[in-house]
Amino acid sequence: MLNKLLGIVPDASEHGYLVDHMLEFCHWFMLLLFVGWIAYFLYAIVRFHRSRNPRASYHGVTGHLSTHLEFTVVIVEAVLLLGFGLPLWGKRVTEESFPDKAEALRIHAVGEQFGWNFHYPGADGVFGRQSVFLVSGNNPLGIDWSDPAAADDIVSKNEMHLVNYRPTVVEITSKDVIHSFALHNMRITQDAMPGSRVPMWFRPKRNGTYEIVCAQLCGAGHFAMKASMVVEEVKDFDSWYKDAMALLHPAK
Ligand SMILES: [Cu+2]
Repeated sequence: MLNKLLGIVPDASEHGYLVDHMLEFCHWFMLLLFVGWIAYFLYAIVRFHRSRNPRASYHGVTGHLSTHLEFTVVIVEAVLLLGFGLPLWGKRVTEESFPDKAEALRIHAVGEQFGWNFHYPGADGVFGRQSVFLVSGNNPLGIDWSDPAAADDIVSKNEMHLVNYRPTVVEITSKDVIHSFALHNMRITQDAMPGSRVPMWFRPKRNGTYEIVCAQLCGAGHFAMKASMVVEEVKDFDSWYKDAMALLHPAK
């Protein structure tokens, strides 16, 4: 309920509800702390007003209520972090949690000022060779199209297509500065860093078109660094892929 009030976008991933539950709980907890602190603040203003206390007390608080309260907050926060936050994160990043390579749809996402490139390996599951010397205006990822592994590859600009319910592994990097690949609807985000390719995975559960944004201030065009993510059925995905192939490999 608080999540909705604060404008969270619809959840479209299998694990998303776990993130939402935790967010919801955090928001309620923060609201409770906020109200508590404000109430205490107002109480202190009245209770310790100069007119009521002409002389300072050199002993201060003698009870232990404040210590107990502080400890309760610390314990709740520790439970949130160690009991919920870390295990959730672990399920996204540990090697054992990743889906089977053959089963998953694998994509390379490459950020640049200011857009996202998506490289798909095609039916062979092998990404074509890349070389920095081949990078050009119409080959933003420098793919060596003469490499046999690249024969069924495609590169899509600012449009990532996914198959509904197929586990998806996106490996993220950047060509220039640090960007951040944020899929709010999938409840997952990963920084895009030049020089390293970091994998993340999720399973989409709802067809639709969603927004991909850059979550790291990366330059003057950062605000416009958006792409779209289309979750669709296999047949729609295949026909999109075929069209993209026809554009990139006109001979075939
Ligand atoms: Cu960016």
